Amino acid sequence: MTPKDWQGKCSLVREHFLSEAAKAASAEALEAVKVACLGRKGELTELLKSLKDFSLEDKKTLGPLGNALKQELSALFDAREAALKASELEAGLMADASDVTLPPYPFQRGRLHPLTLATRRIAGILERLGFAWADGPHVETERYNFDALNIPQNHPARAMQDTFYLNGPCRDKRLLRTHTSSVQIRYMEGRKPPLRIISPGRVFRKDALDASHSPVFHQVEGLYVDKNVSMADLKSTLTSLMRGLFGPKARIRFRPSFFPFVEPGVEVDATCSFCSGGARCPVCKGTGWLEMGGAGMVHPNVLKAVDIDPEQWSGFAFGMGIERLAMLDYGVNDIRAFYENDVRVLRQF
Ligand code: 2NL
Repeated sequence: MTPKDWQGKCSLVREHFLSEAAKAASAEALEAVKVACLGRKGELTELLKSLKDFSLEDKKTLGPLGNALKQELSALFDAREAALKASELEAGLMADASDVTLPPYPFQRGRLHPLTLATRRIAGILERLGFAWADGPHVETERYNFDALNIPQNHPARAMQDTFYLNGPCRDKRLLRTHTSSVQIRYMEGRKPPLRIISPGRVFRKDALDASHSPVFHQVEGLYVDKNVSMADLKSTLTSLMRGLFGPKARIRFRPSFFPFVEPGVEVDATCSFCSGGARCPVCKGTGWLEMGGAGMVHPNVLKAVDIDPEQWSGFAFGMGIERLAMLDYGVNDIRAFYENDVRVLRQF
């Protein structure tokens, strides 16, 4: 082989591996090309080995040429390998990357229970009239639930058939409160009038569960004690409440009634907001009136029981059921819908 032939071979090797390196589509394929060129039996390696057969003179010119070619191809392979690895990494990242343009699933937000909504509506109106929200325990003693409310020892409400009594090691009998008046007794005890509070909350009575009764239900009571509080104050307060609930045209009426803790006592009706006086209204049964609760002037014995002088102070009180209002408001015809927590029902509020 003449030096010219050797140089020619170098050119061919160069052309061949430049094109092979460019064609290699993966780092793995490139590695094979590299081995075929620069490996122990690689084409360029063999070519460099064959230099030993040339004269010293020729080696001096051909040696640097061969080494320069080896450097050039090594550098080319390294650059090509880096480029292939980078694009393989990018392809891998793209394959399991999140699509940030994909619209998210909508959040399933929670919502307030219809009884919470109804309670807040009633409380919101009364709070704007100056009533403060008062809370108290569900488990009560007979003093707060009955005695201080002028409910006689032999009253049927105290009977085992009507009230849930608790068995326990307490000195005083415990029971589940049958109304939230107990909260108002606690509030009056140890305070001096003027007092203006509402007591919304859960109450318990031994009633069988049906479409309109539940042994657990909710009520809001209100209490106002001050100098010269009268039935007129009661009527204006309840008129404001009903107008807030049913609209500015609502009116109320009082029918005489009896509760041991008030004197006089009344039942409160509001004009039916569903029938506008029509005779065949299914909500008020054509009467034009809806029963909204009871009320009256606080009995002097109740004031005495919490050490408020009935000669100096007077007060009104009222109570209304929250389920009944919520059923009217939301068109629910079975009280049990409020306690079953069927999300298909709850989602509608
Ligand atoms: C009803 C009737 C009523 C009261 C509740 C009351 C509370 C105190 C003193 C006097 Cl601390 N009275 N509350 C008065 C009359 C009626 O509720 O039908 N409730 C659903």
